[in-house]
Formats: sequence, C-alpha cells, structure tokens
Amino acid sequence: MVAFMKRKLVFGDIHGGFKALLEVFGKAKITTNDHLIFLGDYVDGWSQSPEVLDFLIALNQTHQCTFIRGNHDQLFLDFLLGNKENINLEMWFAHGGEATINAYKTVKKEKVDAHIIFLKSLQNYYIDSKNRLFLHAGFTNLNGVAFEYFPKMFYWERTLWETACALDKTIKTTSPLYPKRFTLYHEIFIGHTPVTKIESAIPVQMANVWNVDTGAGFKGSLTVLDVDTKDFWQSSSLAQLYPEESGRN
Ligand SMILES: [Mn+2]
Repeated sequence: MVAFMKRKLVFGDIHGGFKALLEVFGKAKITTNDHLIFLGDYVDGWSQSPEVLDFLIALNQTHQCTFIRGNHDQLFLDFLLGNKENINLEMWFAHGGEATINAYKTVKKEKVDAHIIFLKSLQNYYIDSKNRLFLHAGFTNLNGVAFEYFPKMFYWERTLWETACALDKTIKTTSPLYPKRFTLYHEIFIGHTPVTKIESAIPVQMANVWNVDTGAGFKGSLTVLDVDTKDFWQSSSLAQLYPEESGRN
C-alpha cells in the first residue's frame, strides 16, 4: 500500500472487551492517519464497558472516527435515561447488560454523563464516498437507508445478513429475483450477528455484505478490517482475555 494513503479500518462488535480493543490497535499498527469506523455494540458482555467508552471518547479527539449505533448501545442508553418502556430489562440483563450494570457501579456521575453524551451521538449509518454503507445490523427499505421507515432496524435487523447467507449464488445481479437491497451499495459492512454462528472465525463476505462481528461478545475475537484491501487483524479469544468471566456465553 502507498504510504500516504489513508486506511479506512472497520471494527466489529466489542462488547466491553477493552483488552481485545487494545490488542487489535497494536496488531493493526493504527495511527492518526487512519479513518476508524466502529460498527457498534461497544458495551454489554465483558466487564470493561466503561473503559471501552472512555477509550473511544478520547480516541475521537486524536483520530478520525465514525461511531455507529448498536442495539446494545441503545439499550444501555435507554437504561441510563430511564426509558424503561424501550427495554426488556430481563432480556437485556441476560444478554450482557448485567455485566455493564456491575461495571458502572463504581463509575462516577460525571463520567456516566460523558458516556450518555457519547451514546447519544452515535450514527445509525455511514456511507462513504465510494458508496460503501456501514451500519450495525441492516435495513428494510428496498430504496435504501435514507428511506427507512423503522430506524431501530439499523441496529436490530437480521434479514439483510440472513438473506445474504441464504442467497442462491446462481441468481444474476441483474435478475428481478436478486435482492434489491444488495444492489444499492457497492459494499455493506455490518456486525450484529456473529459469524461464529456459521462456524467462521474471520470476517465473512456474502453477496456484497461483509460481516466483521467475529463473536467478541462470546468466545470469538475482535476484528478490525481494512475496507479497501480486506486485510484484517484479530485479538485473542475474549474468553482467554477474561478467563474469570463468562461474557455473553
Ligand atoms: Mn448487535
């Protein structure tokens, strides 16, 4: 790669795994010349959600960053704001929320307030100059994200990925049967549904969708992928980094 070219690096779901985040920063040799895109789900799972948010907030001062909203980030924000009608508390606790609550027991109010500001500032999606779409989960509108009628889909949807996985590879992109959602963007980068569910440990491309959630919330690793070259770097298994914890397992 030409030295002066800015890399565009996309990060999969972190889920409170701060140690993994530091590891991939080292492995990818990240510098202030990189554009860093985070696909969401910063919290819930491992015990260091506050450290992850502190790190990202500080990073935003020194690096070009794009922070996408994940469903867990929104759940935690709703919890902090007391929007109880937006959360199934029991379900959230069972899916990593309990670790987040425990971790925040010793975090001071001023810091929590800064984290609330950060969580509110997250973007539902980002489209770059090469018509590449970055978002946590998916979208439903066949004309694209700008027309989405259900904004929560940006961070909850799963049919985009399931459709990409199940797609008959013999259907031509010009066929009326070809899923229109895949024709709108050059490439789509998502997290949300770990590729470990389809028995992969590395980023997976299906149609023009790249899934970079390599299961950091569970027993997998955290991945950072170079959007242009598709080179990628991965942390150790989160279960190894946090041997005393169970994460979302
Ligand atoms: Mn998610």
